[in-house]
Amino acid sequence: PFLENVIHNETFRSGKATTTLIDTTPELFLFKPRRDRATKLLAFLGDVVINGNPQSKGYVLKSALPTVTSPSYDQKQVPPSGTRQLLLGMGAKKFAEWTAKQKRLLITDTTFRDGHQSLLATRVRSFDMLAVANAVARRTPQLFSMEMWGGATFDTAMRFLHEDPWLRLRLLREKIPNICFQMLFRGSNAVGYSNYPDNVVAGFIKHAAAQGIDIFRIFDSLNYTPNLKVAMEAVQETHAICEAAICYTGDIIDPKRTKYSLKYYVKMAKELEKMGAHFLAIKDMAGLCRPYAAYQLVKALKEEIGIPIHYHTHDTSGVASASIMEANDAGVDVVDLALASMSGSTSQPNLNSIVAALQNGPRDTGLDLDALNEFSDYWEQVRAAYAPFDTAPKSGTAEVYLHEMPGGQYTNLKEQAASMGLGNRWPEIARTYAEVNQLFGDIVKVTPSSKVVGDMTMFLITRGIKPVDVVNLEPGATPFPESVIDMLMGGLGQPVGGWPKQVQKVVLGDRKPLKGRPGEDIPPLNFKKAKTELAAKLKRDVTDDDLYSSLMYPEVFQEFAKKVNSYSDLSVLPTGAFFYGLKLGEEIAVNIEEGKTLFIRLVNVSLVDAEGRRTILFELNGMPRQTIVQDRS
Ligand code: BTN
Ligand code: 3PY
Ligand code: ZN
Repeated sequence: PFLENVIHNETFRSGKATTTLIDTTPELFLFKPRRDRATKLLAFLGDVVINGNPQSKGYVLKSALPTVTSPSYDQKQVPPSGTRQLLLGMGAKKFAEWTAKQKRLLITDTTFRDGHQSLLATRVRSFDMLAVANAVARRTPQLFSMEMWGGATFDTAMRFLHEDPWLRLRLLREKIPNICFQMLFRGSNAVGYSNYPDNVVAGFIKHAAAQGIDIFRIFDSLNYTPNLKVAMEAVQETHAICEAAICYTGDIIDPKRTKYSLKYYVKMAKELEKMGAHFLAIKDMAGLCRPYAAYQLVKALKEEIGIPIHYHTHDTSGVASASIMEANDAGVDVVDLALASMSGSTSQPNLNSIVAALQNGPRDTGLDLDALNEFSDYWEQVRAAYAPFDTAPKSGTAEVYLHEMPGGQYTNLKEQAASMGLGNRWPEIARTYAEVNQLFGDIVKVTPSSKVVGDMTMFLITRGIKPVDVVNLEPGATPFPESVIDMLMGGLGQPVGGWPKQVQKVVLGDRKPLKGRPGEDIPPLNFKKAKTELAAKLKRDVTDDDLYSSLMYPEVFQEFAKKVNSYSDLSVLPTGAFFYGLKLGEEIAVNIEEGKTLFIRLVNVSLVDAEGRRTILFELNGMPRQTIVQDRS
């Protein structure tokens, strides 16, 4: 590095360097010992071989992982133009008009985001998405969009997969330049769980649009529209589509459930249209919108608003395909579906089968079913590597209408209950979740409000308190979870009808709840200062990617940055190797950049030495390389 610093030095390069150059130019010595990428990757692999990946440790695969074959495509063909070219060519408003004029049912593929968020705890790695990306761009260019970013993926990419969400976005964008990319954005919570300053929310949107997001689906976890304003306005300043969501809960065809009525949703939709939405999303995050409700809702909305309608649901009940078909009959413009092998249960309904159902009819999607089926086969093979996270219910369940849990939360809460030794009390937990919802006044439940209901549920269960008895507790005397206190303080905004006064009093004690929009009171971030501080902490230059990642998840980002320092970009490793290491004699090919492939074979693992370490012998592109690992297993 010293030599490199010297030869890049201007004075040195100009030929005018004297021996004082070293004394007058201390930055020549500002170098860290650099380890090359192969060494770092071997260090990671060695550690997984010996100690396992903490993410999947203890999980024994029932059989060897299948060899994954990526779907074929014509390498000479450039991706045909698709919705992204339309959007870039005509702008958001005209693109919305184009959408509304389409006769065919337009399809969003959620496999890269909500599909795996809801089925596999958001664990699918960039590696597996990138391996099919070239084929997707060429063989299914008729897709309306791909939901591939946002929601929980931002957090989990860094936290569990040690990969950079921004890099995922850019690499996919490179390979799929033709289909609109869509993200899920939690309004004033951005891609996190708390309120961020307005300028952070707006800045995040602009950065994401510049990196390749074309459609922002923006929602608020209490349907509190003031929380959507900042994000919606920020999207207007980009090339992208502003899709605002009504979150669907309750049941519009149940005359006893009057709080979330058809009228309520139509009113909210009109408000969002007025606020500048290009598209309206019906965000049925728990899959509660029953078939005939879907028909009524879409029909009414089509009559009352002028913007296209994009329907999102989950198949937790097992009858969500019927809801899709009803929405289709009522004239919905776009629907969210997941590739067959990544569909069903808490995920979206089956994309392939809906395409087949509509073939040769008036709303034929124009998608190539053979290609979709090959993609599904691909994901079926890939899914095997995610077995430790594959815990969604095997079949549909009408229990969802009772607890109303979002698709992404169901498996999460179930896991949490199991880890607390309460796995066998799941039915009671689900019932309690429903009662806590009533205690809070029957609220919209979606990240982060759903998490608060979950936190309160587990709190009451472990203490043996019944939800109905909460109102009788002494005000301010019970140590409720922080998230519960914050929500009832108004930290997430205001639910329709307000918070139940008595519950609020018990939870808050003497504290005075906030009124209005929580973001109003948060001072704007000084970006320059934040960047300088982060650079000092990381001891390196900081990009906007780094800054936004750190703003969303400060601690998770620090840990992630450390991982990158020690191991480099881990997203290049095949998923089997990432989670389970290599078997003796096994060889993997690792593409670290275009045209640069590392062939890594595990040759030998030594016995433990006196210090508890093992020497791992690899073969790297035919040459022996070893790495030493502390055995913590
Ligand atoms: C939701 O809960 O609305 C949908 C999915 C969000 C899942 C994330 S994963 C970790 C965290 N815990 C939860 O209960 N929800 C979030
Ligand atoms: C998320 O916020 O991650 C969701 O998927 C909400 O449904
Ligand atoms: Zn969803």
